[in-house]
Amino acid sequence: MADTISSRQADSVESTGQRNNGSNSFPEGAAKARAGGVKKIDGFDAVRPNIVLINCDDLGQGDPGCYGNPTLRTPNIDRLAEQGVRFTDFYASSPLCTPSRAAMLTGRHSIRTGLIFPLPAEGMKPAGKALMSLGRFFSGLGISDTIRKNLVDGLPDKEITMADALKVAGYRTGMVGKWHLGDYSYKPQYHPMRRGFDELFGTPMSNDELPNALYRNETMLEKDIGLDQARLTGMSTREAVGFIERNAGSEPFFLYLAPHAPHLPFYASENFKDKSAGGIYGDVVEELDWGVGQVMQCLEEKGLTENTIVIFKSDNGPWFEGHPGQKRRGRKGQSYEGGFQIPMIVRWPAKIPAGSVCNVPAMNFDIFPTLLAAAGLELPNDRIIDGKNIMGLFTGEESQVPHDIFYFYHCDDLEGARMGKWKYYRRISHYVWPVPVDKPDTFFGKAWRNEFLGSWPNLYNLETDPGENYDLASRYPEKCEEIEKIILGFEQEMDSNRGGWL
Ligand SMILES: [Ca+2]
Repeated sequence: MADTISSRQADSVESTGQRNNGSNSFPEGAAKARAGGVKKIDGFDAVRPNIVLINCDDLGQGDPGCYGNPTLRTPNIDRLAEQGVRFTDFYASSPLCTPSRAAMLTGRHSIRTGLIFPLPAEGMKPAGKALMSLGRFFSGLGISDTIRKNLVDGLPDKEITMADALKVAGYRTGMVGKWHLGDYSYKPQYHPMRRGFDELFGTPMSNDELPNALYRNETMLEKDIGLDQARLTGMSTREAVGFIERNAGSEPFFLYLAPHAPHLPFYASENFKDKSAGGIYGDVVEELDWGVGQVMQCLEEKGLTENTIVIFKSDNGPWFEGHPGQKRRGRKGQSYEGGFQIPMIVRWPAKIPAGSVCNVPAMNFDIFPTLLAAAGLELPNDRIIDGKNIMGLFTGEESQVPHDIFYFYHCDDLEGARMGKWKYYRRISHYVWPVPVDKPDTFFGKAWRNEFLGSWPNLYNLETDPGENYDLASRYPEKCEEIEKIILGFEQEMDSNRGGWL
């Protein structure tokens, strides 16, 4: 097929862009999903629900009011929780943007996709590239642990995304916002419309990775959004509402809304600037909340609220600002609870009782099999899907923990695991300097022999110590050994078939 996605050499278009005519230029996604075993479940006779998946960037679990935040006003997010189910113990599958998103969209550990670290902008300036190289150099010395190299430069074509799969059930699919699974302004093979989406409005990169182009479908509207970012939430909200309005009446549809907010740098529009009690970060979150309200209002006006699954979540814990949740230790980039725990609210009045709270832990790659089941689809059968169908947790009909053990990856380094109430770390990256000089496999770790900086492993009891403040490893060595053995077994499985191909 000819490459029709405009490259950076062809960007002279009017700012209104081009309206999609209703057909995806790249329809291979559904065929790929079918070849992978995705098909309609025999005898499925329910009306397929619309799906709106809102995946914020770096929003802390403790930021929305419904999670106990005393400072910020988030009435629209809180209303979602009042009308649906709020998870108190929901994990991202990575504390970093790119791998978390890769896992969520494919239902698989991100390491299977080869994406382990936030992708840099392809057009990054030489100074940025030099810094990246320097970071990797220091990482190699064990001085820094901030930068790892991805194994691929975008989500591989062989992966089946949620959007690819939902096409098999006749869904109309659209994406708005931040992709971060390949800089398609330089490498069009990673464009979301080649990963199952019929429509796109958004940017390939995070708002701090420039140049970051703005696209409508295959047309580049701007070479670089730059720091003119106070418009982003308003723009994405309008586009999300537009998608719902265009597709109301010809359901089902799947909208993946991935706001750039509240990732650094922070920009709020005039209506929200200096209005919150939480500084500029609070302004940004309150504007994000407004956007959620606009989307919900549109669904209501179109009479679509009853049979639409609305998921509101974040991709990882908060970074320099934001609230990691009650008593949680750590932030974005870390395997501590504060890095992985995210807000997760699901509203689906047709199935989910209003105002419910689920305390059962689950992980964001569970969303893939859950949504496929809701859409009456069988899972791919040619690959390992790590996620489990957690619809029973959504509806409250089940309370079983979907995984015997949860693994916590720092990039490609399996740092620890949670089993029941136990959180175990063989080692941990601190992500920001000063960094893991105490990692036993690094130059400094060996030199310092762990004498000054504590020792590994660490073991925390999340029931009695949810803040991971008191290491119990020396008191329960047998528990450490038990979990370490399971981790080693899992690592061996991963080494023998990382891609999980069957
Ligand atoms: Ca993020």
